[in-house]
Amino acid sequence: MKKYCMISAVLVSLLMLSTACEEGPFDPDGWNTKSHDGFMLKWRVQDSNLEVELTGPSTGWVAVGFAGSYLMHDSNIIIGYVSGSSVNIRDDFGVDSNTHVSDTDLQGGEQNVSGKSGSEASGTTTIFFTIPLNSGDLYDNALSEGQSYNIVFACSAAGADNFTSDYTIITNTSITI
Ligand SMILES: [Ca+2]
Ligand SMILES: [Ca+2]
Repeated sequence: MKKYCMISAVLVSLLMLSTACEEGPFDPDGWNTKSHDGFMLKWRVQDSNLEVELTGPSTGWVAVGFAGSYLMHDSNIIIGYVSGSSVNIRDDFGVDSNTHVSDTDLQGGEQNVSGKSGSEASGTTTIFFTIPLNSGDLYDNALSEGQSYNIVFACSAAGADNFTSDYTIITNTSITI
């Protein structure tokens, strides 16, 4: 009798396990996804780096900021635009809720984005990039795997292929790295 109980307990466990697998958003490549207000963010940790894909609803610039407070404030902002075949992506910082400045223009700051690429489609821009989880730069905000962080998404009007035009959409959400 005891043996049968154990066998059925194992079977029930296996059944629960397979159900959990079907329900989970399992991605064998480790990508996580967040959709929010017309933006789509994908990210995954690779060694000591974070690989990111951002799609925003504009053919001008699109931006994502990590671990700030309200809107852009204190956020490590990565901003990019695609103009013809050229992809331009910059490592910025939110000096207040509405203003982002290149890290290079801030004392001791430096550019820490690698693996830059991007594309434009009908009404949207997608940028790909890699940032260190901890660059050591004061203007990048160290990230830890498993922790939750405030995120800002922003984009310009269509066709604003520069880093300086005002945003037309700005919105906060959160993700777990
Ligand atoms: Ca930086
Ligand atoms: Ca930065």
